[in-house]
Amino acid sequence: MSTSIRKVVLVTYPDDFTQEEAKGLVNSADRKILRVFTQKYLNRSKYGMGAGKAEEISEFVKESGAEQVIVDEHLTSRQMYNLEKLVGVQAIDRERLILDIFRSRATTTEAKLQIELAEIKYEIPRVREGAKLTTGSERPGKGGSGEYVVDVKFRELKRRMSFIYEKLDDARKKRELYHHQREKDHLPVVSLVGYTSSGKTTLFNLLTEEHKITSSHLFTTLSTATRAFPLGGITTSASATATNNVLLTDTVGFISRLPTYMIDAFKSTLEESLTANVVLLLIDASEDMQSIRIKYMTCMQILEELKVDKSKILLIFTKYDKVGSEDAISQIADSLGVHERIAISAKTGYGMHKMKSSIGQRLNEMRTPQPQPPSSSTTTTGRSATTSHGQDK
Ligand SMILES: Nc1nc2c(ncn2[C@@H]2O[C@H](COP(=O)(O)OP(=O)(O)OP(=O)(O)O)[C@@H](O)[C@H]2O)c(=O)[nH]1
Ligand SMILES: [Mg+2]
Repeated sequence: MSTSIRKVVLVTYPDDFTQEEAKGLVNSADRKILRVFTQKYLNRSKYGMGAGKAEEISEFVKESGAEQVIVDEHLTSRQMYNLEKLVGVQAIDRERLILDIFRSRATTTEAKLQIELAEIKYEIPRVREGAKLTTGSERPGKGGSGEYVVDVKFRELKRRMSFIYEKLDDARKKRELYHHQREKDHLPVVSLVGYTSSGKTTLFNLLTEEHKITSSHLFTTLSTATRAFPLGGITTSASATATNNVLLTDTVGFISRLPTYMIDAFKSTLEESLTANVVLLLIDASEDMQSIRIKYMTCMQILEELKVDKSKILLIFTKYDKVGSEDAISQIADSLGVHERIAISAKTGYGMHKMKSSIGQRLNEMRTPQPQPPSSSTTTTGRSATTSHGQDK
Protein backbone atom coordinates (compact mmCIF):
# COMPACT_ATOMS: atom_id res chain seq x y z
CA MET A 1 0.00 0.00 0.00
CA SER A 2 2.52 2.57 1.15
CA THR A 3 5.05 1.92 -1.62
CA SER A 4 2.66 2.95 -4.41
CA ILE A 5 1.80 6.26 -2.76
CA ARG A 6 4.10 9.08 -3.69
CA LYS A 7 2.48 12.51 -3.85
CA VAL A 8 1.03 13.70 -0.59
CA VAL A 9 -0.36 16.69 1.24
CA LEU A 10 0.95 17.24 4.76
CA VAL A 11 -1.13 18.91 7.44
CA THR A 12 0.86 19.89 10.52
CA TYR A 13 1.31 22.56 13.18
CA PRO A 14 2.79 25.96 12.31
CA ASP A 15 5.92 25.87 14.51
CA ASP A 16 9.27 25.22 12.80
CA PHE A 17 10.30 22.19 14.84
CA THR A 18 7.05 20.28 14.29
CA GLN A 19 6.95 21.20 10.60
CA GLU A 20 10.53 20.10 9.97
CA GLU A 21 10.08 16.86 11.89
CA ALA A 22 6.85 16.05 10.06
CA LYS A 23 8.57 16.70 6.71
CA GLY A 24 11.43 14.43 7.80
CA LEU A 25 8.97 11.66 8.63
CA VAL A 26 7.18 11.97 5.29
CA ASN A 27 10.48 11.95 3.39
CA SER A 28 11.64 8.94 5.38
CA ALA A 29 8.43 7.20 4.31
CA ASP A 30 9.45 7.78 0.68
CA ARG A 31 6.69 10.20 -0.17
CA LYS A 32 6.76 13.49 -1.99
CA ILE A 33 5.15 16.47 -0.31
CA LEU A 34 3.20 18.62 -2.79
CA ARG A 35 2.17 21.14 -0.19
CA VAL A 36 2.26 21.69 3.55
CA PHE A 37 -0.84 23.09 5.25
CA THR A 38 -0.58 24.29 8.83
CA GLN A 39 -3.19 24.51 11.55
CA LYS A 40 -2.93 25.71 15.12
CA TYR A 41 -5.35 23.00 16.25
CA LEU A 42 -5.64 19.50 14.88
CA ASN A 43 -8.10 18.19 17.44
CA ARG A 44 -11.35 19.46 15.94
CA SER A 45 -14.01 16.81 16.16
CA LYS A 46 -15.03 16.48 12.51
CA TYR A 47 -11.78 16.46 10.51
CA GLY A 48 -9.04 17.10 13.05
CA MET A 49 -8.41 20.42 11.29
CA GLY A 50 -11.05 23.14 10.93
CA ALA A 51 -13.77 22.69 8.28
CA GLY A 52 -12.51 25.65 6.20
CA LYS A 53 -8.99 24.19 6.01
CA ALA A 54 -10.38 20.78 5.14
CA GLU A 55 -12.30 22.33 2.21
CA GLU A 56 -9.16 24.16 1.07
CA ILE A 57 -7.18 20.90 1.15
CA SER A 58 -9.93 19.11 -0.74
CA GLU A 59 -9.67 21.73 -3.52
CA PHE A 60 -5.91 21.39 -3.62
CA VAL A 61 -6.06 17.58 -3.78
CA LYS A 62 -8.38 17.79 -6.79
CA GLU A 63 -6.15 20.32 -8.59
CA SER A 64 -2.82 18.68 -7.83
CA GLY A 65 -3.62 14.99 -8.06
CA ALA A 66 -2.27 14.32 -4.55
CA GLU A 67 -2.82 10.71 -3.55
CA GLN A 68 -2.85 10.95 0.23
CA VAL A 69 -3.44 13.45 3.01
CA ILE A 70 -1.19 13.01 6.03
CA VAL A 71 -2.29 14.66 9.27
CA ASP A 72 0.55 15.05 11.77
CA GLU A 73 -1.61 14.17 14.78
CA HIS A 74 -3.58 11.28 16.23
CA LEU A 75 -6.92 10.99 14.39
CA THR A 76 -9.91 8.86 15.30
CA SER A 77 -11.51 6.58 12.70
CA ARG A 78 -14.39 9.01 12.48
CA GLN A 79 -12.12 11.99 11.73
CA MET A 80 -10.25 9.97 9.10
CA TYR A 81 -13.47 8.74 7.56
CA ASN A 82 -14.92 12.27 7.36
CA LEU A 83 -11.72 13.64 5.87
CA GLU A 84 -11.42 10.87 3.28
CA LYS A 85 -15.02 11.42 2.24
CA LEU A 86 -14.34 15.12 1.74
CA VAL A 87 -10.95 14.98 0.00
CA GLY A 88 -11.63 11.81 -1.99
CA VAL A 89 -8.22 10.23 -1.27
CA GLN A 90 -6.76 8.24 1.61
CA ALA A 91 -6.12 10.11 4.87
CA ILE A 92 -3.64 8.84 7.44
CA ASP A 93 -2.45 10.14 10.80
CA ARG A 94 1.01 10.52 12.38
CA GLU A 95 0.93 7.12 14.04
CA ARG A 96 0.03 5.32 10.80
CA LEU A 97 2.89 7.20 9.08
CA ILE A 98 5.41 6.10 11.73
CA LEU A 99 4.11 2.54 11.53
CA ASP A 100 4.54 2.63 7.73
CA ILE A 101 8.17 3.73 8.15
CA PHE A 102 8.80 1.03 10.74
CA ARG A 103 7.22 -1.57 8.51
CA SER A 104 9.29 -0.59 5.48
CA ARG A 105 12.53 -0.71 7.53
CA ALA A 106 12.08 -3.84 9.62
CA THR A 107 14.12 -6.80 8.47
CA THR A 108 14.55 -8.96 11.57
CA THR A 109 11.80 -11.28 12.79
CA GLU A 110 11.71 -9.55 16.15
CA ALA A 111 11.40 -6.07 14.68
CA LYS A 112 8.61 -7.27 12.39
CA LEU A 113 6.73 -8.81 15.32
CA GLN A 114 7.08 -5.64 17.36
CA ILE A 115 5.72 -3.57 14.52
CA GLU A 116 2.82 -5.95 13.98
CA LEU A 117 2.06 -5.69 17.69
CA ALA A 118 2.07 -1.90 17.48
CA GLU A 119 -0.19 -2.08 14.40
CA ILE A 120 -2.69 -4.32 16.20
CA LYS A 121 -2.68 -1.95 19.15
CA TYR A 122 -3.33 0.88 16.71
CA GLU A 123 -6.14 -1.04 15.05
CA ILE A 124 -8.06 -2.47 18.02
CA PRO A 125 -9.75 0.75 19.16
CA ARG A 126 -10.63 1.46 15.54
CA VAL A 127 -12.36 -1.84 14.73
CA ARG A 128 -15.72 -1.08 16.28
CA GLU A 129 -15.74 2.56 15.24
CA GLY A 130 -14.74 1.62 11.69
CA ALA A 131 -17.58 -0.91 11.45
CA LYS A 132 -20.07 1.63 12.73
CA LEU A 133 -18.97 4.17 10.16
CA THR A 134 -19.16 1.90 7.15
CA THR A 135 -22.41 0.10 8.04
CA GLY A 136 -24.11 2.46 10.44
CA SER A 137 -24.40 -0.37 12.97
CA GLU A 138 -22.36 -1.10 16.09
CA ARG A 139 -22.13 -4.81 15.28
CA PRO A 140 -22.51 -5.26 11.55
CA GLY A 141 -23.59 -8.57 10.03
CA LYS A 142 -23.27 -12.07 11.34
CA GLY A 143 -20.69 -14.46 10.00
CA GLY A 144 -21.27 -18.16 9.19
CA SER A 145 -21.18 -19.22 12.84
CA GLY A 146 -23.70 -16.58 13.86
CA GLU A 147 -21.05 -14.44 15.49
CA TYR A 148 -20.90 -10.77 14.74
CA VAL A 149 -18.16 -9.84 12.27
CA VAL A 150 -16.72 -7.23 14.65
CA ASP A 151 -16.41 -9.82 17.43
CA VAL A 152 -14.65 -12.23 15.09
CA LYS A 153 -12.22 -9.51 14.06
CA PHE A 154 -11.56 -8.60 17.71
CA ARG A 155 -10.93 -12.23 18.59
CA GLU A 156 -8.54 -12.64 15.66
CA LEU A 157 -6.56 -9.57 16.66
CA LYS A 158 -6.39 -10.64 20.31
CA ARG A 159 -5.28 -14.15 19.35
CA ARG A 160 -2.57 -12.76 17.09
CA MET A 161 -1.48 -10.41 19.85
CA SER A 162 -1.05 -13.28 22.35
CA PHE A 163 0.96 -15.19 19.73
CA ILE A 164 3.26 -12.20 19.20
CA TYR A 165 3.69 -11.68 22.95
CA GLU A 166 4.72 -15.33 23.25
CA LYS A 167 7.28 -15.00 20.46
CA LEU A 168 8.66 -11.77 21.86
CA ASP A 169 8.89 -13.43 25.24
CA ASP A 170 10.98 -16.23 23.72
CA ALA A 171 13.32 -13.60 22.29
CA ARG A 172 13.48 -11.90 25.68
CA LYS A 173 14.35 -15.18 27.41
CA LYS A 174 17.22 -15.72 24.99
CA ARG A 175 18.41 -12.24 25.78
CA GLU A 176 18.14 -12.90 29.52
CA LEU A 177 20.30 -15.99 29.13
CA TYR A 178 22.82 -13.83 27.37
CA HIS A 179 22.49 -11.22 30.09
CA HIS A 180 23.33 -13.79 32.76
CA GLN A 181 26.33 -14.93 30.75
CA ARG A 182 27.47 -11.36 30.51
CA GLU A 183 27.12 -10.89 34.25
CA LYS A 184 29.21 -13.98 34.76
CA ASP A 185 31.83 -12.47 32.49
CA HIS A 186 31.60 -9.18 34.41
CA LEU A 187 31.30 -7.21 31.22
CA PRO A 188 29.64 -3.88 31.96
CA VAL A 189 27.04 -2.75 29.46
CA VAL A 190 26.84 0.74 28.00
CA SER A 191 23.81 1.55 25.89
CA LEU A 192 23.29 4.24 23.29
CA VAL A 193 19.94 5.95 23.36
CA GLY A 194 18.64 9.18 21.91
CA TYR A 195 16.42 10.86 19.43
CA THR A 196 16.26 9.31 15.99
CA SER A 197 19.17 10.58 13.85
CA SER A 198 21.20 11.79 16.85
CA GLY A 199 24.17 9.71 15.67
CA LYS A 200 23.90 6.52 17.78
CA THR A 201 24.83 4.07 15.05
CA THR A 202 27.63 6.27 13.71
CA LEU A 203 29.20 6.28 17.18
CA PHE A 204 28.51 2.56 17.60
CA ASN A 205 30.33 1.85 14.30
CA LEU A 206 33.30 4.01 15.30
CA LEU A 207 33.74 2.36 18.68
CA THR A 208 33.13 -1.25 17.64
CA GLU A 209 34.51 -1.07 14.07
CA GLU A 210 31.13 -2.22 12.79
CA HIS A 211 29.39 -1.20 9.57
CA LYS A 212 25.76 -0.84 10.56
CA ILE A 213 23.65 1.37 8.36
CA THR A 214 23.46 5.06 9.21
CA SER A 215 21.50 7.73 7.38
CA SER A 216 19.89 11.11 7.73
CA HIS A 217 16.49 9.43 7.36
CA LEU A 218 14.52 8.91 10.54
CA PHE A 219 14.35 5.46 12.16
CA THR A 220 17.26 3.90 10.29
CA THR A 221 17.88 1.42 13.11
CA LEU A 222 14.97 -0.66 14.32
CA SER A 223 16.58 -3.48 16.25
CA THR A 224 19.26 -3.91 18.83
CA ALA A 225 22.91 -4.78 18.23
CA THR A 226 25.51 -5.36 20.94
CA ARG A 227 29.28 -5.53 20.50
CA ALA A 228 32.26 -5.40 22.79
CA PHE A 229 34.54 -2.40 22.59
CA PRO A 230 37.72 -1.51 24.43
CA LEU A 231 37.40 1.36 26.86
CA GLY A 232 41.17 1.58 26.49
CA GLY A 233 43.59 2.27 29.29
CA ILE A 234 40.81 3.76 31.36
CA THR A 235 40.21 1.56 34.33
CA THR A 236 37.04 0.62 36.06
CA SER A 237 37.37 -0.77 39.56
CA ALA A 238 36.10 -4.22 38.58
CA SER A 239 38.46 -5.01 35.78
CA ALA A 240 41.66 -3.06 35.51
CA THR A 241 42.94 -4.53 32.29
CA ALA A 242 44.75 -3.26 29.25
CA THR A 243 41.72 -3.27 26.96
CA ASN A 244 39.05 -3.03 29.62
CA ASN A 245 36.23 -4.17 27.39
CA VAL A 246 32.63 -3.13 27.82
CA LEU A 247 29.59 -4.06 25.77
CA LEU A 248 27.98 -1.36 23.68
CA THR A 249 24.34 -1.55 22.62
CA ASP A 250 22.69 0.37 19.78
CA THR A 251 18.94 0.50 19.41
CA VAL A 252 15.85 2.19 17.97
CA GLY A 253 15.66 5.98 18.31
CA PHE A 254 13.02 8.08 20.02
CA ILE A 255 10.69 10.71 18.57
CA SER A 256 8.34 13.29 20.06
CA ARG A 257 4.65 12.48 20.57
CA LEU A 258 5.25 8.74 20.44
CA PRO A 259 2.22 7.02 21.91
CA THR A 260 2.80 4.72 24.89
CA TYR A 261 1.60 1.63 23.02
CA MET A 262 4.42 2.09 20.49
CA ILE A 263 7.02 2.36 23.24
CA ASP A 264 5.43 -0.73 24.82
CA ALA A 265 5.65 -2.64 21.56
CA PHE A 266 9.39 -1.94 21.41
CA LYS A 267 9.99 -2.64 25.07
CA SER A 268 11.70 -5.99 24.54
CA THR A 269 14.17 -4.34 22.16
CA LEU A 270 14.69 -1.45 24.51
CA GLU A 271 15.13 -3.70 27.53
CA GLU A 272 18.75 -4.25 26.56
CA SER A 273 19.25 -0.53 27.11
CA LEU A 274 17.30 -0.49 30.33
CA THR A 275 19.48 -3.10 31.97
CA ALA A 276 22.70 -1.32 30.97
CA ASN A 277 25.11 -0.08 33.61
CA VAL A 278 25.46 3.26 31.87
CA VAL A 279 23.03 4.83 29.42
CA LEU A 280 24.62 7.27 26.99
CA LEU A 281 21.98 9.78 25.96
CA LEU A 282 23.08 11.32 22.66
CA ILE A 283 22.01 14.86 21.88
CA ASP A 284 22.68 16.34 18.44
CA ALA A 285 24.38 19.62 19.40
CA SER A 286 24.43 20.95 15.83
CA GLU A 287 20.74 21.81 15.83
CA ASP A 288 19.00 25.00 16.94
CA MET A 289 18.33 25.39 20.66
CA GLN A 290 14.58 24.83 20.33
CA SER A 291 15.12 21.45 18.66
CA ILE A 292 17.79 20.48 21.17
CA ARG A 293 15.51 21.31 24.07
CA ILE A 294 12.46 19.48 22.66
CA LYS A 295 14.54 16.41 21.80
CA TYR A 296 16.26 16.36 25.19
CA MET A 297 12.93 16.65 27.02
CA THR A 298 11.35 13.97 24.83
CA CYS A 299 14.20 11.54 25.50
CA MET A 300 14.14 12.18 29.24
CA GLN A 301 10.39 11.67 29.29
CA ILE A 302 10.62 8.35 27.40
CA LEU A 303 13.48 7.16 29.62
CA GLU A 304 11.37 8.00 32.65
CA GLU A 305 8.44 6.09 31.15
CA LEU A 306 10.78 3.15 30.65
CA LYS A 307 11.82 3.51 34.31
CA VAL A 308 15.49 4.05 33.57
CA ASP A 309 17.38 5.13 36.67
CA LYS A 310 18.40 8.77 36.13
CA SER A 311 21.79 8.25 37.74
CA LYS A 312 22.71 5.85 34.94
CA ILE A 313 22.26 8.50 32.25
CA LEU A 314 25.35 10.20 30.84
CA LEU A 315 24.66 13.02 28.40
CA ILE A 316 26.82 13.18 25.27
CA PHE A 317 26.64 16.09 22.82
CA THR A 318 27.24 14.75 19.32
CA LYS A 319 28.21 16.18 15.91
CA TYR A 320 30.75 18.55 17.49
CA ASP A 321 32.39 18.99 14.05
CA LYS A 322 29.31 20.99 13.05
CA VAL A 323 29.42 23.09 16.23
CA GLY A 324 33.12 23.79 16.47
CA SER A 325 33.41 25.40 19.90
CA GLU A 326 33.36 24.09 23.46
CA ASP A 327 31.81 27.41 24.50
CA ALA A 328 28.78 26.67 22.35
CA ILE A 329 28.47 23.26 24.03
CA SER A 330 28.65 24.92 27.47
CA GLN A 331 25.90 27.31 26.45
CA ILE A 332 23.70 24.41 25.35
CA ALA A 333 24.37 22.55 28.60
CA ASP A 334 23.58 25.68 30.63
CA SER A 335 20.41 26.23 28.69
CA LEU A 336 19.31 22.65 29.39
CA GLY A 337 20.36 23.00 33.03
CA VAL A 338 22.68 19.99 32.92
CA HIS A 339 26.18 19.54 34.35
CA GLU A 340 27.67 17.28 31.70
CA ARG A 341 29.35 18.89 28.74
CA ILE A 342 30.97 16.02 26.95
CA ALA A 343 31.19 16.86 23.25
CA ILE A 344 32.11 14.33 20.60
CA SER A 345 32.19 13.88 16.86
CA ALA A 346 31.79 10.37 15.52
CA LYS A 347 32.92 11.79 12.15
CA THR A 348 36.29 13.19 13.30
CA GLY A 349 36.83 11.21 16.51
CA TYR A 350 36.82 14.40 18.60
CA GLY A 351 36.22 13.92 22.31
CA MET A 352 36.58 10.14 22.38
CA HIS A 353 39.09 10.06 25.23
CA LYS A 354 37.02 12.36 27.43
CA MET A 355 33.89 10.35 26.67
CA LYS A 356 35.55 7.03 27.44
CA SER A 357 37.01 8.27 30.70
CA SER A 358 33.60 9.65 31.71
CA ILE A 359 32.08 6.25 30.95
CA GLY A 360 34.78 4.57 33.06
CA GLN A 361 34.15 6.99 35.89
CA ARG A 362 30.38 6.51 35.71
CA LEU A 363 30.79 2.73 35.65
CA ASN A 364 32.79 2.96 38.84
CA GLU A 365 30.15 5.15 40.46
CA MET A 366 27.36 2.85 39.29
CA ARG A 367 28.91 -0.36 40.49
CA THR A 368 26.66 -1.46 43.29
CA PRO A 369 28.42 -3.47 46.00
CA GLN A 370 27.67 -7.10 45.23
CA PRO A 371 29.04 -10.32 46.67
CA GLN A 372 31.85 -11.04 44.25
CA PRO A 373 33.09 -14.53 43.40
CA PRO A 374 36.81 -15.05 44.09
CA SER A 375 37.76 -14.51 40.44
CA SER A 376 36.10 -11.07 40.22
CA SER A 377 39.13 -9.37 38.67
CA THR A 378 39.46 -11.76 35.75
CA THR A 379 40.64 -10.29 32.50
CA THR A 380 37.80 -9.72 30.10
CA THR A 381 38.62 -10.83 26.65
CA GLY A 382 37.92 -8.93 23.47
CA ARG A 383 35.47 -9.25 20.72
CA SER A 384 34.44 -12.83 21.32
CA ALA A 385 31.80 -11.54 23.69
CA THR A 386 29.51 -10.20 21.04
CA THR A 387 25.97 -10.71 20.02
CA SER A 388 23.63 -9.23 17.49
CA HIS A 389 19.89 -9.21 17.27
CA GLY A 390 19.96 -8.27 13.64
CA GLN A 391 20.56 -5.33 11.41
CA ASP A 392 18.03 -3.27 9.59
CA LYS A 393 17.56 -1.88 6.13
N1 LIG B 1 28.63 15.88 10.92
C1 LIG B 1 28.35 14.80 11.65
N2 LIG B 1 27.34 14.00 11.25
C2 LIG B 1 27.07 12.91 12.01
C3 LIG B 1 27.80 12.60 13.18
N3 LIG B 1 27.28 11.47 13.71
C4 LIG B 1 26.26 11.11 12.90
N4 LIG B 1 26.13 11.97 11.87
C5 LIG B 1 25.14 11.92 10.78
O1 LIG B 1 23.84 11.98 11.34
C6 LIG B 1 22.93 11.16 10.62
C7 LIG B 1 22.26 10.17 11.56
O2 LIG B 1 23.23 9.28 12.06
P1 LIG B 1 22.87 7.83 12.59
O3 LIG B 1 24.12 7.28 13.22
O4 LIG B 1 22.19 7.01 11.55
O5 LIG B 1 21.82 8.22 13.71
P2 LIG B 1 20.97 7.25 14.67
O6 LIG B 1 20.87 7.96 15.97
O7 LIG B 1 21.55 5.89 14.67
O8 LIG B 1 19.56 7.29 13.93
P3 LIG B 1 18.35 6.20 13.97
O9 LIG B 1 18.92 4.86 13.75
O10 LIG B 1 17.46 6.67 12.87
O11 LIG B 1 17.71 6.37 15.33
C8 LIG B 1 23.75 10.48 9.52
O12 LIG B 1 23.56 11.21 8.33
C9 LIG B 1 25.18 10.58 10.04
O13 LIG B 1 26.14 10.62 9.00
C10 LIG B 1 28.87 13.47 13.56
O14 LIG B 1 29.58 13.30 14.57
N5 LIG B 1 29.10 14.54 12.76
MG1 LIG C 1 20.75 4.09 14.12
